[in-house]
Amino acid sequence: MLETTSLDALVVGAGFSGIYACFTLRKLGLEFLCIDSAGDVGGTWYHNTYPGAMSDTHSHLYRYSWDEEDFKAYPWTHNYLLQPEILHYLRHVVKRHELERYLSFRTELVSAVFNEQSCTWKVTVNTGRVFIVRYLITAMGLLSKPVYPDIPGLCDFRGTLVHSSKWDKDLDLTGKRVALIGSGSTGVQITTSVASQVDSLTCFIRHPQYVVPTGRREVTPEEREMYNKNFDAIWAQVRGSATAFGFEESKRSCLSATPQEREEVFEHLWNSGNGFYFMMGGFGDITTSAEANEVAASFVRRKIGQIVTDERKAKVLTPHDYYARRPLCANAYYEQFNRDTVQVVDLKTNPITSITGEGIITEDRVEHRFDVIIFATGFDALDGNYTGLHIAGRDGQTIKEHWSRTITSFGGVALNKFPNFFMILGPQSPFCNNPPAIEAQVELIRTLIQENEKTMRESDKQGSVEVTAEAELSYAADCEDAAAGSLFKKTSSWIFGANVPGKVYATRFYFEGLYSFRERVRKLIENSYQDFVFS
Ligand code: NA7
Repeated sequence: MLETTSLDALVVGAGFSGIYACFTLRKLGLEFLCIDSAGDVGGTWYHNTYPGAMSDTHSHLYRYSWDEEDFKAYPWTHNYLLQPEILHYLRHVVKRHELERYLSFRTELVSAVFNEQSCTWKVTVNTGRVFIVRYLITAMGLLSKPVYPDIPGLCDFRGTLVHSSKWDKDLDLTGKRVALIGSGSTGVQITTSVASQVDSLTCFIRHPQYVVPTGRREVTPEEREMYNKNFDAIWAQVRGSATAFGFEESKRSCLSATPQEREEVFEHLWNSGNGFYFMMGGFGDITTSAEANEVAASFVRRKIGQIVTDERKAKVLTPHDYYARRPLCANAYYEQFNRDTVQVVDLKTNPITSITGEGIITEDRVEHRFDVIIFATGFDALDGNYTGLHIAGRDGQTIKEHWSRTITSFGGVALNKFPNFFMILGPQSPFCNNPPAIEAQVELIRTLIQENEKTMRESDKQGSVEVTAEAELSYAADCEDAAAGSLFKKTSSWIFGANVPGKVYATRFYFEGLYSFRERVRKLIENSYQDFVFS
């Protein structure tokens, strides 16, 4: 006999999103549980323990804004947080707010089916337990399902094979011959962290990216005092901006600036550090005008040429496509390639043909021998977290079916035919610093639940809240429109699903920014939730 538990709500995932959802549901007085397949809280920051893992948002903004007292008291030493510090912070929040008793670890959602008669979700988990809940909230992160490349001979390798997001904490790379496949955010962080420690590091690069410095440094006591003093103004600025990275996005046109002005601006941005700041802090047309984009791109190319002394390596590391993927930054990335022990292989001209017991063979028939192969090959992002699960809404329609032709959602939060079901950081969430986006989405979910509870009390009947098909399609069309004018759309990346063979090519983010997203939510509430049906 399966153990069945009835609750008001179930939260799936105990990372940044799930923790805030728990805090919010408790405030609403609901009975709920939060499950996570992991052994502890942290989500992304629980799983991604690879060397060098860090957030590229400044420390004072990579946290919650809803606990002012904690913001002012909780210590941080540098202007960026490393993975262990973020994990420590999340554990601290859970403890401080006594949320432990709502958490159930090593518990994985297997299926969720909506019952139209009772307006409840029947959720089955891997431990055999069944939950009957009125609200199902998924907080499964943007990037949880790893992508492994399909290379012949993968299983033959006799050394250690590891994906960055499934890092083995006992793996010591000291003195090892290491292969690194992938040069996205993860690949560049691993490079800067391990290059000085290994016997050799060989980076297999298919698409080199534009990587600017982070500008990581200690936070002075004066700065810290300034953050505390200006708490309200700092968060108001973040919520009023597009990227929520703590700077004012520039509206200045790069094309209207003189060559000398452009140079000065980019030099300042480079020296300040931060990928989003470099892309959007100096000029407003880098991601929309091909000509402006080329000015920024050629600046970074020149930097690569100046830093990397070996011309062959510099050539492999130099990107030539648009500077229009998620902007990257890392600590002294290009400098690592001046070490004799750090090599590059250009996969565009010399692809990998197979993996053997000893290492990697490339098309030129060279066998590169390794002790460890690291896959920093990314994720089946956003919808990828959902399509492998059996989540069925009204009429038995599954999420996989819902997204079989294209990707749509309302606010990255709600789907038509999926009543009382809410995602946090689902597809078409705002493209910005995640904690403030999570807060905006959880606050939207809170008001929808409150409104639904009110409607139920008034009618004295079980009820549900569901976004209309029109509202979902209209929001998704806005996402497409916003992306259409952007060079991001013309550049292949996981943001559009291009990194997974067979995945639907569609816009998976809301590029209008956090401010615009919050305005939509405000108007929705002001207009009595006209995009939702309470029935
Ligand atoms: P990304 O950004 O998706 O990067 C994955 C990297 O792996 C990228 O360089 C890919 O090259 C490369 N890749 C993927 N498959 C292969 C194969 N088969 N052969 C060679 N190279 C391959 O993932 P990250 O983990 O770095 O970052 C994800 C996000 O996490 C990041 O944007 C931040 O938001 C945090 P490609 O470019 O496809 O040629």
